[in-house]
Amino acid sequence: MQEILTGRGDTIVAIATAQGVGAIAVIRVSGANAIDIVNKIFPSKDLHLQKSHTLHVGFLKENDEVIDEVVISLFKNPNSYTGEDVIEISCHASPFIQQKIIDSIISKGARLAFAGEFTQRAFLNGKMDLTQAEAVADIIAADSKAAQQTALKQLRGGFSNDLKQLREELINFAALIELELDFSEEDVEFADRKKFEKLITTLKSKILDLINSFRLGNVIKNGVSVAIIGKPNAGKSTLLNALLNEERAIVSSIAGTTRDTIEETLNINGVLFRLIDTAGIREHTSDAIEKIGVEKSLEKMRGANIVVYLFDVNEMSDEDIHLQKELFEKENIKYILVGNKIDELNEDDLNKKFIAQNILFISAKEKEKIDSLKQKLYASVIDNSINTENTIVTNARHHAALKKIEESLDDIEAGMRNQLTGDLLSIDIRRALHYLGEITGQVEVDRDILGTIFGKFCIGK
Ligand SMILES: Nc1nc2c(ncn2[C@@H]2O[C@H](COP(=O)(O)OP(=O)(O)OP(=O)(O)O)[C@@H](O)[C@H]2O)c(=O)[nH]1
Ligand SMILES: [Mg+2]
Repeated sequence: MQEILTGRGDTIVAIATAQGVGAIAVIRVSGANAIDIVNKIFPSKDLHLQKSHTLHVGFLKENDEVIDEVVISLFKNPNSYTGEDVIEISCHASPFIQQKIIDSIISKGARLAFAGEFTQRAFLNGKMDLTQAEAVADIIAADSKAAQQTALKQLRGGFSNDLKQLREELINFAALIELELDFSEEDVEFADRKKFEKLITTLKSKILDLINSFRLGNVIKNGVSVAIIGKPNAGKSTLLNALLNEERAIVSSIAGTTRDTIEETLNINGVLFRLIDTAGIREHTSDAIEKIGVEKSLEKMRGANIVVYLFDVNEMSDEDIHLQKELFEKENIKYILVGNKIDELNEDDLNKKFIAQNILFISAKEKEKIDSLKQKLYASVIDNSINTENTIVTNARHHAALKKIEESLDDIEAGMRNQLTGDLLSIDIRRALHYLGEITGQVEVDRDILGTIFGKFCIGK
């Protein structure tokens, strides 16, 4: 891994736009010598004399040879993304030109940036906290509206503000308790224990809310996995095609058509779902290849966020469905029951056959009630519509730290019950404060942690 905290004084350069065909590419330079360095290859103007936040058109030249006509955006410290002097060069997107510009900037004294180094500098220079820096990576990776919105909220500091407030309240209290220690001979209590108890209860409920939001957050970030399960010929592949509105999977009247699982993504109201079409499950099969497929289906079922159990209404009885439900409940599997092929059964028979089972009846082939299934899938993850007012934790590192905070708060509570002395209590309070600060980077964060966070970025960010 890169040695991330070294070379902070260097001026760094990287291509900030994606590789590939495009009209314009942007090359970013940041550091104390950014203006000096670019000045050497931009003879039209002295950039030192220009105001911050201005654009300059001109030719980049190396030894009188024109490299490209470019637009230079100038950001003087501290008002830039990294907090340092930053120059962004918009050039023509030929890989040859880009490389030539990078080479000549390096030859004038800059070095190539590590992955995530621009954002890392923004963090180190106090332009953003860690959760915001992480949000930058999430926004780049966001592939649905919900993922983009939660990341954007985090980038604007929503999550950090929540935590900052909690942290301040706890710091106040820690200060009072530690003050008591200085007066220990006099046996005074500055910190009102009743108030403190209340504070810890409030803190715990807020931390628990955040921890619980992670399930949703994870789903928003990575997509909800939905396994379509059922007997051979139930119409699973037909349903996948209907949901996607394209002929993705092979459909046939021969049972055992789908052998390998097929995975496709579907966006429902801005939330990403990963649909998995599986091989039909049947109890006895002698076909070796099909057997492997069935094993895989069971595996997918256990690993999925939700199972759509699809059955042919002609084939199954009310009793079958009841047994199926019991199995899901025993295995703690989240499921939706869907009866297929209603085009082959009249409504009266249907209602007589399946009584109070909360089944959604559809026809995959006729694309009937497919929208109802989509809504049901959506509602199964998001109880109310996504509330952007509430903070949603999407990051596994934050989740782990929140769990540590919860543990520390438990210890504080236990300590209070056992009438622990202030000095012992303050150890647990410090621990809770440490993990709170670790999330936003307000305390000394482990180098390895920083390396992991910024190492995940692409070069140029
Ligand atoms: N009448 C009717 N037939 C359907 C419906 N959905 C699927 N079928 C038919 O049922 C048969 C099986 O469909 P598939 O989608 O291949 O079923 P599957 O569950 O994927 O089957 P396997 O991959 O073999 O497990 C095909 O002949 C479909 O045309 C429906 O809603 N109504
Ligand atoms: Mg199939």
